[in-house]
Amino acid sequence: MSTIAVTSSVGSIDISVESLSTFNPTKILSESTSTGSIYVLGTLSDLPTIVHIQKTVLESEKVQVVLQGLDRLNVFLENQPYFSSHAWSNTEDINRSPDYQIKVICPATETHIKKYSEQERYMVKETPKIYKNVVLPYIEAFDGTRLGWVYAILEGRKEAERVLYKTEDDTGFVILPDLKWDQTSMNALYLTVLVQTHSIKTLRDLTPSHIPLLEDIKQAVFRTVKEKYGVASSKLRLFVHYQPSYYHFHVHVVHINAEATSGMLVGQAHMLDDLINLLELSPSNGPSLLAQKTYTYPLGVEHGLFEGMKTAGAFYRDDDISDGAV
Ligand code: G7M
Repeated sequence: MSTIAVTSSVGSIDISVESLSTFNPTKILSESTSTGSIYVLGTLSDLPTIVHIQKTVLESEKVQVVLQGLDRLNVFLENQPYFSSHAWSNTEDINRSPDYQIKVICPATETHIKKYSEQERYMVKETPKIYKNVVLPYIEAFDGTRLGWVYAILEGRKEAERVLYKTEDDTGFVILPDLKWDQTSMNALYLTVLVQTHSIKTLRDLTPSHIPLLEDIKQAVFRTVKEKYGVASSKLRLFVHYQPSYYHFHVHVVHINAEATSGMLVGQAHMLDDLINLLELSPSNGPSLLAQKTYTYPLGVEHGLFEGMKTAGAFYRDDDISDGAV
């Protein structure tokens, strides 16, 4: 058993299994929603003390050891090929919080493998012309089976028990926890709103006629989150991705304390309120400002649009993009 003795003006302080077990927490100073680490203020032997606990990073070669050592699994999301679960390596104490959150994609396609692979990314400028010539044909040729999970939710075949709100009519939307959120920490709150209509592929398809739908989404999200989780609307970030991974219109709802992931970065995330405002400023006839706009965002070399964008000259400086990277 290791003990570290530190001499200070208050005398010798022992850090040991025994002394740490007497730590009396009084206040959480900060939490990280991405690493799960936490800073806690409390007392140790009546002295003010800050404890920072962070689980050590899993070494890649230990993956099999971890999976083989699991004692219990609670699969809380099943929407094949996507599964999310909590896992315990030791269930002697059944009230213990899970040791892991394990997500599984099975069967994984080549597209999934590319999506999750680390890759070089480059800034691209997508003008309406490039959208028409490169992006629209890509969206139209998009493999419809990739939207299977969306339709399964909308039709009530999957994740029905997780749905938080569903409009009565089939012109509305469904609100439910995102695949990424296990509904434990409110600071990590992450919901998805899926619209019923199949006609809006991306934010470029939005027109002023969609303003009531977007406003309804906002109000329903605020009400639902307040009722269900006690989180105020002023704590929520509502945004839309461009490019999204799935070409069926959906809105991301994330707690403002959640640590930014790449999907929340400028370029990819567009605030829902800004979209509504641009629609309000759009002409009532003809293409909306969202359709007329040029969008600037990062694109990975493994993305299905990469080659087409390169050929169309959409990158900031094509000569920066080495052939080796492509
Ligand atoms: O905007 P973009 O297309 O990148 O985001 C799609 C969002 O849908 C992400 O936040 C995903 O985590 C979420 N998501 C993806 N899948 C496959 C599922 C699923 O099967 N169930 C739920 N609830 N959310 C999902």
